[in-house]
Amino acid sequence: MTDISVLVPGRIHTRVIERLEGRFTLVRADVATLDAATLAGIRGVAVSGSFPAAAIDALPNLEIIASFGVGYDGVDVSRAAARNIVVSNTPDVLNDEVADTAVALVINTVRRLPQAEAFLRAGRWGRGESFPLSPLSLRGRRVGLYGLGRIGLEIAHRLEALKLEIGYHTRNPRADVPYRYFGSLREMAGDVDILLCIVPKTPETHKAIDADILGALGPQGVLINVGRGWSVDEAALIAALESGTIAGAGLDVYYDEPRVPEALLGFEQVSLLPHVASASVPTRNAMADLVADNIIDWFSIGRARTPVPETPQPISG
Ligand code: A2R
Repeated sequence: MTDISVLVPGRIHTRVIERLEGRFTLVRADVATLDAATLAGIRGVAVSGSFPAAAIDALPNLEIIASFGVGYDGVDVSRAAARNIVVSNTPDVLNDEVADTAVALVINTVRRLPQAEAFLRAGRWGRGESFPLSPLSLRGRRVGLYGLGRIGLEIAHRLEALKLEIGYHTRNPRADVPYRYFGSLREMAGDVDILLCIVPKTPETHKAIDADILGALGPQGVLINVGRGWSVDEAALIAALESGTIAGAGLDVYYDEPRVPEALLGFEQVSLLPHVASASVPTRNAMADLVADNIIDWFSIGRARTPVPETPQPISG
């Protein structure tokens, strides 16, 4: 397959490169820098992040875009689908890691454990001070998951073990779970104490968690976001934290990463992570392998391993 050119624009996990190098001719450059003959030779793309319509349009013989990560909102999937180009993502292999992080973020936020550790490291415990009791507890709390897909279900299983009552809001109720279904996000926010967001970035989920939803969550309420920053109106969140409209928030994702609004850094009732939910060496290696395996399978057996639903396969030809 060394006669097949695969484009790798921008940065990607080194294991993707290691797995593809030697099997394919790798072109490590941005589309805009390549001549017409090179562009015409490219049949696959391995990308982490953005691959817009203009880049797809520049590649007349493209067959597959293998995207790193479960969310593939950076890839223009409708343009790819219109050209019969398969897009793949890396689902499932990160479910447990993201769910573990989500639970850690819930506990960190409610019990203020990062602040307690900072207190110890600053020598304050050693000097005889006591870390203040956390105003909130997980005991007796109700959680509402906004999204109950592959990752959401793993989060729910873990939260069940923490003895939390679980509800969820999705567009379609699931027949295979014992959790309470809410037909609207607003209704669920009004019923639970912890609202946990794990939906994809789509037009419908844009700033879905706004002032109205935060108001419904209420003064004992906590927002946790491990999906996409896109789903939260950050200005409304900051206002809700300032006014005590909600009690706290735990965030791994932000609207305009890596920019984190300055105001969020100042809240003691907020726990912040730098988008690390899947960021362990084993899990990122598994995600990198799946990117490579999608491309290898496509060009060896004619099927991608994990195509996204918008670009089912096999495609024509
Ligand atoms: O709505 P449904 O029945 O298709 O359920 C999906 C739900 N979901 C929504 N719920 C309410 N309103 C919406 N507009 C909406 N759009 C989608 O989100 C389903 O329960 C869940 C997505 O599940 P999966 O596709 O299995 O995604 P996974 O692997 O759990 O990852 C979730 C997201 C990724 O897209 C990344 O953005 C992030 O987590 O890392």
